[in-house]
Amino acid sequence: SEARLAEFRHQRFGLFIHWGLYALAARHEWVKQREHLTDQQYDRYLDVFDPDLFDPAAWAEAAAGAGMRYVVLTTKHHDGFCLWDSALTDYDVSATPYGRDLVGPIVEAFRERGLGVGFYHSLIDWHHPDFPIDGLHPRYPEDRPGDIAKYRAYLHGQVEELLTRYGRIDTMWFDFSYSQRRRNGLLTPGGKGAEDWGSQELMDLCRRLQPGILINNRLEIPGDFVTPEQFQPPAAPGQVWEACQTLNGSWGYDRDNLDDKPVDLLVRMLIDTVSKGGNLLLNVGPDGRGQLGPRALASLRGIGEWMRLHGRS
Ligand code: FUL
Repeated sequence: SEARLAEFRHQRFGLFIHWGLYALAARHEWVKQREHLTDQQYDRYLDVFDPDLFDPAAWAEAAAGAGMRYVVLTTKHHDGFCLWDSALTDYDVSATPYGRDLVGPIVEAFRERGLGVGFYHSLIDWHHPDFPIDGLHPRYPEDRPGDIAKYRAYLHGQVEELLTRYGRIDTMWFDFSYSQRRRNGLLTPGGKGAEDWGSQELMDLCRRLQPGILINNRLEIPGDFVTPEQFQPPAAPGQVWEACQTLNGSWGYDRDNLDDKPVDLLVRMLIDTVSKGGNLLLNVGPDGRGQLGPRALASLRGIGEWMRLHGRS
């Protein structure tokens, strides 16, 4: 809706959170695909996922302190693991030693700080038996053909759960788009499109359940805003856009990656974004115990200091 769009553009700066089983591998959220891990090899993380230091209020405080006004949380990433207790799969928090919903407490903690809440939800699913394989998403040790109609029903059913259990959700951030990856010059063999995802029905469903919700542009049909990834786009008057950026090149927790962007670069990226009328969604990857690392916290604090001196609401 127009009102929600205006709100989004006023919000300007948000926190992206990539969190899931891959935090335990601690070396990038694509680890399963990159290292050709079998379900059996990857699912040992399921058996030990028990974030004993999980404190979403601390995440929300760090975000608010940096001047952020909304959060976008990975409810499910490409590995297929769900951060909530879904009735449609056992491949979720209920199968872990932690054993309980993570989405609700995160949503509540950010709302309590006055931040808006959006969900990132992966269209890709490396775990679901009906997700059809393609060149970018083979399975190890063996491929299965899959059944896209069954997977589509699962995808829509899970989105319905997410948009009916947690109150008002401001944004659905679907991921990813084969054509966007191709446009960005990334090697992307095969691919799925709007018919596979049932994109129009999915969008209609989101809008029916959450009037006013914004939906990004990764469903292969036009969305409410575009999503340049890891680059600052040129000014595009009239276009609603949100650049998503990492702190260090990885979205998921990447323990040995010390490639953090310095605070002055992050601040310049924020200024660049705002001066061109866009939004910046800056990512953190909490670790397997549920903490934001010291480097991520220092980056957010550094931005917060600049905001305190130069920010205006
Ligand atoms: C991409 C994904 O493949 C990355 O893992 C990450 O989630 C990024 C925001 O979108 O398309």
